[in-house]
Amino acid sequence: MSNTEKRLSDLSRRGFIGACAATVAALGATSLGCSENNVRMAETGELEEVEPEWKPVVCWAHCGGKCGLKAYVKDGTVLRLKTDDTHDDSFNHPQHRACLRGRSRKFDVFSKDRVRFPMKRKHWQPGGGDNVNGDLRGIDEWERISWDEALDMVADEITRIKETYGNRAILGSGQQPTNRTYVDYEMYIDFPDFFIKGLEFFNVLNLYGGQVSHYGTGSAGSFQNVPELVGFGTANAGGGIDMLNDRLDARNCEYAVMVGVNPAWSSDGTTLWANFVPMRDAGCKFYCIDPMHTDTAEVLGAEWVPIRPGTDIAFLMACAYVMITEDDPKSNPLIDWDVVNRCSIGFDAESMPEGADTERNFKDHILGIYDGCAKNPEWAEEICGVPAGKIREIAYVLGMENKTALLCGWGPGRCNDVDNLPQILMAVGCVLGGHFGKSGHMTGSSLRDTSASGGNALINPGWRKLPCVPDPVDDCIQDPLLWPAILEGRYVYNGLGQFLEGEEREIDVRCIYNYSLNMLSRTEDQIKGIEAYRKMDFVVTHALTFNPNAQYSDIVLPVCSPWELPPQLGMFTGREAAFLGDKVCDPLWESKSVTWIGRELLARWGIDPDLAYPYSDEQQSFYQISGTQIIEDDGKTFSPLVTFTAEDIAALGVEGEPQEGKISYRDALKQGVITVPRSESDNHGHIAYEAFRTAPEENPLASESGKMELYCRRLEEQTSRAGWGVVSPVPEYVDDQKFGYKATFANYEAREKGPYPFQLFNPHYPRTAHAHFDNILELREAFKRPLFISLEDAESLGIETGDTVLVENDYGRVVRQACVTNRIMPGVVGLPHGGWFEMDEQGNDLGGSGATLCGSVTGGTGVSGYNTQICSVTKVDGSPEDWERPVAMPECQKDEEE
Ligand SMILES: Nc1nc2c(c(=O)[nH]1)N[C@H]1C(S)=C(S)[C@@H](COP(=O)(O)OP(=O)(O)OC[C@H]3O[C@@H](n4cnc5c(=O)[nH]c(N)nc54)[C@H](O)[C@@H]3O)O[C@H]1N2
Ligand SMILES: Nc1nc2c(c(=O)[nH]1)N[C@H]1C(S)=C(S)[C@@H](COP(=O)(O)OP(=O)(O)OC[C@H]3O[C@@H](n4cnc5c(=O)[nH]c(N)nc54)[C@H](O)[C@@H]3O)O[C@H]1N2
Ligand code: SF4
Ligand SMILES: [Mo]
Repeated sequence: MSNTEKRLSDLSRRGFIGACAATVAALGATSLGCSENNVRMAETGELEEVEPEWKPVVCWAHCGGKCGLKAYVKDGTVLRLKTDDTHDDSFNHPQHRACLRGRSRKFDVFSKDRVRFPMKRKHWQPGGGDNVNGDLRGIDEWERISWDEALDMVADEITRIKETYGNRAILGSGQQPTNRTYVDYEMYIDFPDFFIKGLEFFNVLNLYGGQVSHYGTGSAGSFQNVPELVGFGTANAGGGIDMLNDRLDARNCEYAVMVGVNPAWSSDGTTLWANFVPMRDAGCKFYCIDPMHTDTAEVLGAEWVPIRPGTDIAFLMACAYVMITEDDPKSNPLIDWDVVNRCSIGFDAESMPEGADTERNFKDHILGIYDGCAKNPEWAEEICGVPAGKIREIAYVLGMENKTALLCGWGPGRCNDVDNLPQILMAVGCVLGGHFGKSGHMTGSSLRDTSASGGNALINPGWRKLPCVPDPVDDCIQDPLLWPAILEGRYVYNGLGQFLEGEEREIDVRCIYNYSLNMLSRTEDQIKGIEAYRKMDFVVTHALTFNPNAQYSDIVLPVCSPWELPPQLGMFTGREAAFLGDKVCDPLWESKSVTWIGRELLARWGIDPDLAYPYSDEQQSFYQISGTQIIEDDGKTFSPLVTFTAEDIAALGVEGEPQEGKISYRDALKQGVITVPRSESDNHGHIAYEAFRTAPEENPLASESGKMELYCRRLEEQTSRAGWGVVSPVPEYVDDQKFGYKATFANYEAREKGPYPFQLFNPHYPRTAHAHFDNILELREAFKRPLFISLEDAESLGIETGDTVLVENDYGRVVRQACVTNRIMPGVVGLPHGGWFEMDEQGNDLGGSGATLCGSVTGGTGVSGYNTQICSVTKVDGSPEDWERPVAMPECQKDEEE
């Protein structure tokens, strides 16, 4: 029986036919979702009394999307969901339609495993030592406790740990602002993105003496720190790096060379539709350079160019080789010499920065003049698997006379030893090809909703006006090395993402406080993570659902979802749309807002709660919405978006001044989706780097020289100082045989495979936004999250689609069902990112979390190498697919259900 059918029979068994059944029949699988809450209300007949209404609600996933979601709400109960229908759909003014995850939101908000009340792990008691029974974390039973008991216990146990071991014994889950972010320190915690909800809780611990923090490049990989150093992109006011032209200009591109760009899976649907399809329709030819033949390639009619994970640097170096050796300014102009001369440094011996070894210039390095290794297409083919002829063809596409977009996702940057990737991308696309600063030409990171689209936001959400309390503890551990550091009690301090000179420090962490982020599934070496959790005196988690962080804790505090909070406006990094989500119902069961929890704890510690939360959730909502600004037609001026009358303000019970905006508060709350419609002739277009290209000296980039650095002194200097591994100042392909392609061989020269013959990577996948949504059985069923394996490899291992396979390496073992396909290149397997791990008694992860197989490995700029793992694959006895298994549930919640 499918989950949909199960749910139906479940519901009718309960005699719950009224409000939901009609919806079920009318809307089908994805629109189901009758909560336990609904059930109760239906049984008491309350649903009959109120007229339902459509309300916009947020989808607060950490996916980069920003989609319209409307809930048909009757007295706090969501009968069904629909998506953006506020205006007709067109490429210039697209509807922002929700994906299946968004349309499954009510399964999340009203899910069975939604944490309903504070809980304590049965065999844990405060006080440390024998009271802890840490080994039982993840397998112990749970008991329901009251909020007062829970808060007293959390406050007292943290006090005990602080007084006994100091604040350096408390690890906080939220990444704190770093002085390396483009976002202003104060603005960071106010970052109006849904997913960072709860992050501001770091203030609470900081007021009580501070916490150990952690820092990593988890998301952007080598694109986190390197672009700024080498002069790739300009800083934008919205808080990021600006590399690409506006999406309307992308339609002028004749070619798009896409290196690991898959908006079909890892952006919301609007992006592939409204940004890329018009490019296709205008005749753009696409190349998708990717280990997988993606759905993106399929939709765009792209040519799939299979490439081994982690080898893009070699591929791009060979493109540079072809351009350098075959360029002739008159008969075969491939290189934009004007750009090389005016906008870059380090191309040849004459343009090297002062004091640098002139033999290490880019051109001679590519040609292999001094190291004897020509980085030609034949050299690259051996490494990356792309035929030399295809490399040559793409190098020509990248030539200066074509209108070309060279786009790169972050997946290729989430590999070990790819610290030079942004630099070689910039070298080939911007400097040699000249694809930047003019219409139809662009080079840069392209992912989430900024895929093929750059420029500042046209709507700027306001701030919640929360303060930002600095952390008195300066300890900060690198994410990839976090769990070993905690287990071994020592680590190397490099500042908060600052590349300071490494300083050996002892550290004795006793407590983990999870208030934001998914510490266990986002950080590598999960098995060590579990060991670290089990070593703690105390682990406390704010949780919406009973996710792995909660499962391995001692106390779980239920937080409410944004559907249960005052209206809020959100926007990710894209430009044209923002969303105002209304409140659907009061906090469900006993869940509370983070503001409430923070205030309660501070009061218990004798600290004025106003220091962290000077305003109520309602007041924060008002500040955020009233502070939101939208661009005028002139493309320059911003004005308030929402009109608030004195009556609105009085009705909200908040403090504030009336203001004139574009839309009344009432209408905004009806509409939800706020957009800036676009047209080719509007004033909102954007050409990245236009000023720099015209006058580089007057408009310097963030690099040391202010230009694009093909030789980057700082890259070498900063990484030598930090000590994770020195990054070459000139692009270099590195494969030191610890992981990556060569490590799959026992003997590379003889091409004899070793014990882990496959390269393994983690594509971001439609089932989840990271680990968010992995508890939804309907999504598990719709998107199986298999292990993708090529036909060729599967045949040699006797594996067929649906067979259960064990994926293993030195760090852990994962169980999945195989999907045998000719859409992944041989020698490479794909394990989609986002699984909730689920350990069986043999230590196999039945949930298939990528973090189970990732090692504590880093290098260079501190990159997390999720996409350069190696593994073996073996067929094993069948196990049920994960949509057929129930999601984890604490006993005491099950009892409550009976
Ligand atoms: N192996 C591997 N690891 C990866 C990646 C990979 O490709 N492979 N990708 C990396 C990337 S790109 C990123 S950005 C990170 C993302 O890592 P995270 O940002 O840590 O991932 P999420 O799962 O989105 O974490 C959010 C958690 O908050 C919970 N949650 C949801 N809503 C609320 C709420 O309203 N309040 C509270 N308190 N909690 C809530 C969710 O259940 C979820 O567990 O992961 C990185 N880790
Ligand atoms: N459904 C869903 N969407 C998401 C997320 C999610 O968890 N789920 N997470 C969001 C977040 S926070 C982020 S940062 C973005 C991530 O966005 P990306 O980093 O762009 O997404 P990925 O899927 O990791 O990688 C994109 C493509 O790169 C390919 N690839 C992987 N490794 C390599 C490589 O070494 N070389 C080459 N050439 N290609 C490679 C993959 O096969 C995939 O097709 O996605 C966002 N969107
Ligand atoms: S999960 Fe992301 S893409 Fe899907 S509806 Fe929600 S915000 Fe949009
Ligand atoms: Mo990310």
